[in-house]
Amino acid sequence: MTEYDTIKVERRDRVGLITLHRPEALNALNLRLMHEVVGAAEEFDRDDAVGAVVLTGSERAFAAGADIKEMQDLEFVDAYRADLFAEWDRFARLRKPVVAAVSGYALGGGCELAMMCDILLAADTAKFGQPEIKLGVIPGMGGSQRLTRAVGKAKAMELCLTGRMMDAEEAERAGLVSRIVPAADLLEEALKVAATIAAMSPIAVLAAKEAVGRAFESPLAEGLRYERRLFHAAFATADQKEGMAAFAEKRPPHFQGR
Ligand code: CO8
Repeated sequence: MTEYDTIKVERRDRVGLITLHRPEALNALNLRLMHEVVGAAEEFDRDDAVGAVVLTGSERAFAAGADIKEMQDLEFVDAYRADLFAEWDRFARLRKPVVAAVSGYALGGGCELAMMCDILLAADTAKFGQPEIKLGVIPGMGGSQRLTRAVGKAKAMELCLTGRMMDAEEAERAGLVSRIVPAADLLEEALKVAATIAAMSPIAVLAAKEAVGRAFESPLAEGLRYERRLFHAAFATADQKEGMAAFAEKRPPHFQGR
């Protein structure tokens, strides 16, 4: 198994678990961590034995943003030439579902990383924000776009322009998180959600993620056509026959990913 410095990686049956682990910096996302998270997540994505992934941090912080100390002396030319943080785009392109389990701070790049995941579960202690403005910069890993789509213009503007944090309740009301869970139960609940997904037809899961994701990229008519094509395609799979036969025969389905 690959050795990591900044994350911990485990398998729990059909669920891959990635834990951000830079306790000395509240899991600030340095380049090494980016590389490790993207690499580990892509490995799970390729592994047929894994059906879904959970990404979490510590109790105190999911991640307090990009690593400010690593970035502070950076010049435009270097950032532009290296296409700084573009590697995270590969995380956003993973095909299997990723559940973010957020406890404590999810700020800046931390909030942006949580928003790249497919389901966002928040502990009651979670705090979300895009405080880049206080550092003289702006969100750079999708925050101005994904936050705006998730919570609407008014709240996204306020958070990005003032750097104010919102707590878990506000984030749930605004539609950023799917559910709030007591902090002590967060990981267990996220693993349960991921295990539920991992027990479904892997093909249908890929298609469902792809179809919902499409809603963020295309106008309604195009998205509806896209969904219809994927829906029709599901009838070419053995899992569709099995899923519907199992319902009719009143037994649990046995999906094979074909
Ligand atoms: N980067 C580096 N180190 C950090 C970060 C960070 N983002 N956040 C915390 N740390 C470090 C602190 O420096 C401190 O280290 P040390 O003990 O050596 O002094 C340690 O973590 C603990 O932090 P605090 O002592 O500050 O803990 P507090 O409980 O007092 O405060 C806060 C917690 C409120 C979370 C505070 O740490 C904070 O404000 N952190 C910074 C939050 C922030 O501004 N995040 C946005 C960063 S910019 C960003 O994410 C841009 C992303 C996209 C850029 C794309 C560019 C192309």
